Order: sequence, then C-alpha cells, then structure tokens
Amino acid sequence: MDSSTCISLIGAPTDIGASVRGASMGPEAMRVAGLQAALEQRGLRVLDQGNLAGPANPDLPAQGGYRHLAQVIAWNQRVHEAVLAELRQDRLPLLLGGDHCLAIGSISAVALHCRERGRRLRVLWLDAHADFNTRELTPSGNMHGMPVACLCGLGPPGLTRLGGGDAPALQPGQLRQLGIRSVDPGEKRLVHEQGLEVYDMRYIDEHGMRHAMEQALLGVDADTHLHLSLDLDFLDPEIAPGVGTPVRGGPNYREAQLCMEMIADSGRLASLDLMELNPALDLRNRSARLAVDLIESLFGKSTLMRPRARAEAGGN
Ligand code: 6HN
Ligand code: MN
Ligand code: MN
Ligand code: MN
Repeated sequence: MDSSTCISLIGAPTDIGASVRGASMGPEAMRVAGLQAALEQRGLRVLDQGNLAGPANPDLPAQGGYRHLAQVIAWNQRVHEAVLAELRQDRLPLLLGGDHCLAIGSISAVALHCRERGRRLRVLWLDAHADFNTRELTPSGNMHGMPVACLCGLGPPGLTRLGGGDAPALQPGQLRQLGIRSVDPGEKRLVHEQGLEVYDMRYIDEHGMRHAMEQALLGVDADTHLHLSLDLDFLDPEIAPGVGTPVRGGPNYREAQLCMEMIADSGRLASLDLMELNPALDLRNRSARLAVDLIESLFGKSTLMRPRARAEAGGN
C-alpha cells in the first residue's frame, strides 16, 4: 500500500440475500459518512464507480432451499465483473454492500485474478456468522448465510462457477474467519468437516485479538493478495447497531481497530468488502461513520509508531 494505490468504490445496493431489508441503502450511507474524503485525506486516490444495478428484491419465501436464487446470481455476476475489471487495472476494489451474499461475486473475481497473476490468496472473513450454510443446512434460505460455502464449491452452479471452470474459487486453507459467535447446528458440523480455520470469540477472549490476528496472518508474504471481507455484524452491536443480524458479544472499538491496524501493517491488503451495513437500523449513521473510521485505519490512519519503533518496543 503506497500513495500510488487507487481505490475503486463499487456500490452494490441490494439486500437480496438478507432476511431483514435495508442493506440496499448501505453504499449511500458510506458516501454520506465521508468515505471518499477520508481516504483522500490519507493521500490515496479514490475513484467512485457509482452503484451497480440489478434485480429488485421480491421478498419471496425460499424455493428449493434458496431465497431469490436467480436474483442473487444476477447481482453476483455484476459484482464479479465489476471487481475483476478494477483488479485488472491494478486498482484496489472496495465493494460497498449490500448484504454479504455479494462476497461470492467479489471473492470469486479476486481468486480468478490471483490465478491469472500467479499470486497466493488469503481471505480474512470478519463476521459474527460463519456464512457456511448450504441448501440442506440453512434454517432461513437466506443466501447471505451461504457465501463461504458457495466459494468453497458447496452451492448452486450459478454461484460456484462464477469465475468459469469447475474448480471452486477457494480452498478452505486460504480462508481465516474471525469474530464468529453464531453458527447454526448443521453449519457447525460442516465447518469442522471442511476444516475451516476459525478464530471465534471464545478464542479471542482467551488469547486476545493480537494473537488471533497474528495466527490469521501467518504465512502472508510479499507474494500474497490479502482480501478482507468485513461483515459489520462482526463488531459488537453496542458500537455498530446498523446491521440486520446483530449478535451480542463482538469485538469492541479498540479490538476492531487493532485488527485493522495489523492488516495495514501487513502491507498486503489488495481488495475489500464492506458488507451488511443497514442504515434503516442505524442511529444517526453511527455505524457507517465507524466503518469509515475502521477503513481509514486499514489504510494506515492510527499508526503513530513506525513498524521499527514498534518492534523495538517489543512488538513484531
Ligand atoms: N450474515 N446463519 C444465519 C442464516 O440464516 O444462515 C444468519 C446468517 C447471517 C449472514 O450476516 O452475513
Ligand atoms: Mn456475513
Ligand atoms: Mn454476519
Ligand atoms: Mn502471539
């Protein structure tokens, strides 16, 4: 990350994969909270590519285990193309959700780009939920509970083959989940079966955020493309009330900031999803403003000590 980095904002104004409506207003709330100016103040170039368009939310019950499958596929195709186009121009795509089902389009594009460039991929998934349901396991049919499974090849072909070819976009070994504290019973079995590496809230309580993040970033090197998929319900609802599926007991303000600072220090962040912001449930755009604050830290805002000074102070 240096001052030549150009960040592309891509709005995906839909709540097509969610149970609670309102995440469709997320991109505009992030703009109103001053995202672009905050990044520009950090010396970064920002290109706001505006919002993608896609099918409306018909608010229908599940069919064959999925709610709104056709619409979810259509939105994800558009996200996939838009994210891939930015990556191919060497820009850093920042997807503004929208609900978390859209991470299928975004991360499948990132994975394809990494294959094209021969780069390693590490995905950090910060969320209260594992988002690892399948049609058989889902209690809701909501597709924002399924993106990780789809990316690992467990899901409908319209979503598992977005990047072309038959291979899944992701291997479980490329993924690290943090902050998890709400997993459905069948989903939990599948997480174990597939061997996902999860640093749940219990782990963070016992070992601290610093150690959890050190583990999650282990092996990230100069050749690694680091993707962050940030579901705002990762944060404790006391500080981020504007989400559709809040779960108490999440990271507090400082723990979240530390997370962002450690990602910034890695110097490898190359794409980002900011998902599940629901302005209809927010209080005076507080969660959007917090999200802007965290994104600023991702790009180096809260770093007072330089890495060497920090190492000398006993960090590493
Ligand atoms: N999210 N596990 C629940 C479900 O319906 O599958 C909740 C999923 C929430 C998903 O917040 O991105
Ligand atoms: Mn999620
Ligand atoms: Mn979530
Ligand atoms: Mn440690």
